[in-house]
Amino acid sequence: MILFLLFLNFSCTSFYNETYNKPDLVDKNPSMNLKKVHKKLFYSSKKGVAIGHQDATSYGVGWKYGENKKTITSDAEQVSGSLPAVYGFDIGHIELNNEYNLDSVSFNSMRNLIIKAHNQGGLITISWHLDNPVTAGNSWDKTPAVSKILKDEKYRIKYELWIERVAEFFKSLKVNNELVPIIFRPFHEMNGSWFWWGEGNCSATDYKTLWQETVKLLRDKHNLHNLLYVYSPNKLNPENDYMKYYPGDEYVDILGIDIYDFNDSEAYAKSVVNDLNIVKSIANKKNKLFAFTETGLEGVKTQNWFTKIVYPNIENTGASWILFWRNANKKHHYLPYKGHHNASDFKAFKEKPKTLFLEDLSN
Ligand code: BMA
Repeated sequence: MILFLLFLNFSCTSFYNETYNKPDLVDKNPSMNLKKVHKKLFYSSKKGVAIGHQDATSYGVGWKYGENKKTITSDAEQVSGSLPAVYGFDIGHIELNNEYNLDSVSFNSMRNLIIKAHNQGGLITISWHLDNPVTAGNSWDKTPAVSKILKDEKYRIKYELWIERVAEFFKSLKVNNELVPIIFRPFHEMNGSWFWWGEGNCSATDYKTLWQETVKLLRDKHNLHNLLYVYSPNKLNPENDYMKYYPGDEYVDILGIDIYDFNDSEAYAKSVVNDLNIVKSIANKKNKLFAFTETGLEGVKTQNWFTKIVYPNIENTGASWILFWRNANKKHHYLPYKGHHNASDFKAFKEKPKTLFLEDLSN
């Protein structure tokens, strides 16, 4: 009997399944706001999936924040009537001390929009398409650089300066003297071979070391206690091991996965089901949250893609959020905009019981 009770007790301690226990975060001294965000993600994932959009408020198809007196605040709101719950931003080129990120969003605008979204109850997730430190090429320049950062002093110094610039930006995201909590998702899609930190361009050991060093620099050297760290490989091919590049439980707060629909909704749906299942079961064992960290179908061509393809495959997963990629222009966009043939489908997606938008989060 005692054994049975003990077993019962153990099987119930997974905070992921049951009630919210004190989480074991990467940061042992997390800010109050960071704890709140983690808790919010836990409870909202019981109700549904928080809907996110990359650069939701920075620009959309035919408009840009701060320009031409445009009144549009986000394509998501234009077509659905509600702002997203999750706001994706990318700090690529902060490392160069540039005024604008790689997608021409000024860091000043980004700061304003992050603070605004946070004040409205939204969640902020940040990725980092940083340049290649060895060649000064972009993220897609595959010249090996990770081992250089780790072993060559010249590049180590450069990387530490880059992290200092990231830290300065994070420290500038302040509301009432408290830093805005950030869900940080660096070095994503490492199991693909397109980035310099990806498969074939660095070893798994070096990848993990770079991740761990990055956490230590931000948390211990720069004293940032407002960050949750997300590990997000790309879609798994059957032979892929989700854990191949995993930097360790002490360095990761949330498990993620990026999956795109390349005009084959059947293959996409299959991957979503398969991969989210894998991520969920690993997250469950580790008492960690998990999320669908990037997705989309460029141009959203397939009719009713949100309600017919995405929704049925995510509604009961327990994923904390899903992030649709950015709306750059009429060709490169991942949410409908006003007048788009899938605008009403996205509105119908918003009305579904398990999709959480900003208004649902603040409730
Ligand atoms: C990619 C594309 C690029 C963009 C990059 C970083 O997926 O959208 O155009 O520069 O993300 O946002």
